[in-house]
Amino acid sequence: MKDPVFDLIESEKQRQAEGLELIPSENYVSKEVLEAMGSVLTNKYSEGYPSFKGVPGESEEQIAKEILPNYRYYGGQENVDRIERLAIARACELFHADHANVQPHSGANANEAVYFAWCEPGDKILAMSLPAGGHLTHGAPVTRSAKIYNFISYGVTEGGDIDYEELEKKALAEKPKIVLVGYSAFMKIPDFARIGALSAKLPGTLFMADMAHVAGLIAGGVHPNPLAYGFHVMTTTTHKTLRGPRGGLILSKGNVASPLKKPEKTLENIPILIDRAVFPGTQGGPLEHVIAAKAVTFREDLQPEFKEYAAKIVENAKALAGELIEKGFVLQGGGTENHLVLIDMEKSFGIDGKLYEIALDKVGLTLNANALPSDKGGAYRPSGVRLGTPAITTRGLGVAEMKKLAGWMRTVADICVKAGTEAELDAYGEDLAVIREEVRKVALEFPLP
Ligand code: DSN
Repeated sequence: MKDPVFDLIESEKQRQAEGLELIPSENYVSKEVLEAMGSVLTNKYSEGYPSFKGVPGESEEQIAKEILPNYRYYGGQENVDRIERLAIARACELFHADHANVQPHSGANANEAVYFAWCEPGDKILAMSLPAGGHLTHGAPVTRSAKIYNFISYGVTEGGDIDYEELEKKALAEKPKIVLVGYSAFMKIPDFARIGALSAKLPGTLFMADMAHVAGLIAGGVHPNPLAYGFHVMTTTTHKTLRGPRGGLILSKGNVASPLKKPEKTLENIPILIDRAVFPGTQGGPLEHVIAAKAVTFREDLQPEFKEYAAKIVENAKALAGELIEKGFVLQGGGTENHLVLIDMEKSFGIDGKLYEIALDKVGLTLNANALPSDKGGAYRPSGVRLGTPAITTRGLGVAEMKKLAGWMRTVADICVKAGTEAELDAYGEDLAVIREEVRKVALEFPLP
C-alpha cells in the first residue's frame, strides 16, 4: 500500500497552489532549493566544521574544487565540506559579514547559540517584549532561555515604532550583556545607527539583530543591514523573505579561526565563540541537505532579480496596507515600511483575530491571528491578524491583485461580523464559497514556482 503521507503531500501541494499565502513568515522555494533539500546529503553525518581558509574572498570555482583539511569528527566529508564552504562564502557576500554559521536548524536555535556564546546564566539581555512584536525566543517566560538568562524588555510607542528612549534608558541603567533588536510583528525600519551608537557607552555589550523577517529585504537592498551600523551579530531564518529552506543562519563580524581552540571571550572573537556554541554547544550533526539548499538559496538571492523581488514585496505590502485602510481596516502603526501588516480586528470591526483567521481559511486566504501591543485576549484568541506579501510576490501578484485581496478581506470581515462565532460561519457557506472560487481563479493564474 502506498504510504498515505505521499497523498497528504499532494493535497498540501494543491492547497498551496489553489490558495494565497499571506502568512508573512512563509514563502515558496524554487525547484532547485527543493531538489537540494531532498538529496542524498541527508544520509551524511558531519559534526564539526569545514576549513574556513579563504572564506570569504575565495572564488566559487576554487571552493568547489579545493579539498582542505577540516574540523570534522567523521570521514567522507570531501563533498559536504565544499558545499558548506560555498554556503558560508555566499552568506558572507550577501550580508557583508566576516563569518557565517550555516548550521542552526532554526531561528530559535540560532538565537539560543548566540546567547550561549556570549552570556553566563543570569546575565541580562535587553530585547523587545513579545506583546510589542518581539519573538518568543527574545525572553518570553515560557522559553528555556528565559529560565537561564535575565531578560529585560522594551516596547513600542503608540505610533508603532521602537520606544528608543525606553531602550536607551534601560540599556544604560542595566548594562545588559546583549542588546537585541528583532521582532516578528513590527512594521517600521529600526534606527540601527541610533541603537548601535550605544556601544560607545557599553563596551562589553554584544549588539545583536534578529532579522528573521526582513533578511530577504536586507539581502535585496531595500532595508538597512544592522552589520553596517556597529552590530556584531545578525541571526535569521532562511525560509522567510530569503526564500530558502526551513533553517537558521548566524552572521557575524570579527576574527575567524579554528573552532578547536577555545578563544578568549572578546567581541572580536565572536565568530569562533558562536561556532563553538552551535556545535558542540547546542547542536549535534548539521543537516547538510538543508545547508546545500541554503547555499542554492544564497546564490539565488545574490542575483539582480532578487533585488527586484525584494522591492516588489515592499511595494505590494504598502499597496495592500493602503487598500485595507480604504476598506475600513485599522492597521497597527498606521501602515507598513516592510513586508508585514498587522490589523486590529477589534478596532476595525469588533471581532477577534482567530474568528477572522478561520473564516479566511475557508476562502483560501491564509494568515495568522496575532496579539497586538495592547492585547488582552492572549496569544490564541488575540484581537489582531498578521499578514504579509513575500509569498504572493514570489508568485507574481502585483498592486492590481492587492486591491482584489483587500476587497475579499472586507467581504469576509463583514460575514464574520454577521456570524459572530465560528459555528455560525456555516450559515454563510454559500457567500464564502463564491469568494473561494474567485481566490482559486486568481491563485491558478499565478502558479507555484
Ligand atoms: N514563527 C515565526 C513567525 O511566524 O514570525 C517566527 O519565528
